[in-house]
Amino acid sequence: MPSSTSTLTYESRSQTHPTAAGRKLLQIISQKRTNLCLSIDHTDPDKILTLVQKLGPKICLLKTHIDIISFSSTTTSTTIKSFTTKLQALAQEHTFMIFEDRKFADIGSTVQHQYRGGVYEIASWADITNAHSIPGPGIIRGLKEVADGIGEPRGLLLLAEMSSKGNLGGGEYQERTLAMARNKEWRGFVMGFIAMKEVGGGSGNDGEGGEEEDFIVMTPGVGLQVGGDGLGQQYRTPEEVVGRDGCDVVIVGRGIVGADDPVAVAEVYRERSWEAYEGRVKN
Ligand code: 5FU
Repeated sequence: MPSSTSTLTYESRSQTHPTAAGRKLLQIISQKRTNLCLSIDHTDPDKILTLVQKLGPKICLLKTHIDIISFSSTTTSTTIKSFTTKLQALAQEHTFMIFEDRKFADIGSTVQHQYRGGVYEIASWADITNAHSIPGPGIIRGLKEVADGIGEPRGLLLLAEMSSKGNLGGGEYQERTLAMARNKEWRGFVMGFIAMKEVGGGSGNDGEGGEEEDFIVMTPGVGLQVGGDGLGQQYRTPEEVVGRDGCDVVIVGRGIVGADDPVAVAEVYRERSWEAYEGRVKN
């Protein structure tokens, strides 16, 4: 039986992870003692910057949906570029990385334009992004070519399964996504998955490289209680996703952003997710 990555510490994985973005993220998680990713699903750029300034110390990763932000309703000087530059400065100040939850899903040639260009220029400011595996390996090859030209570590997560009720991921879809991720051509780029539980990993699953594989699993659909949002989202608790299901990074949006005291609530998520991790690696 292969050993499981979920029994290893973030610190030890930060030494050996095959992607530079993964090593950096695991180092941040280990040093800041936080496996919490804030999903800042707000539409007002100024509110986002104010909240991120407050919540930066609690998180290892900030997840954005750049295309839901209403830039037109702000002053003309608040352009997209100046906004993303401010986010990068906050990431530097508070030591977290930025993940644009873009969910690319087209052929390689098209996603290259979407990742590099357009109004958002995602590759220039987002350390991490994600993609659906449905188009086949060309989507990864296309994104990797753009990432290779940036000169900073860039990581990709593949969507193996979603948190929403009735999604078509998991099962055989997840197995085929994992097989795609294992191609050594993008060993330094595909850092992990969006999934609901641990995927791959451990000794014995060493692909063609001879080293142990290690995929970082980030999981959305996390609340302080089990439940849903009436639109298909399904919530599990930090203890369930980290302790029981072996996920590495806990993604929380409305649970924190919609709270009366986001900083206090973020600390509850951070503490519970970290304790679940400590319990997991002890066992
Ligand atoms: F890939 C996925 C997924 O499977 N489920 C998600 O909920 C991404 N998400 C994102 O995580 C979603 O787009 C939101 O940005 C966030 C969850 O927000 P919540 O407010 O914690 O439900």
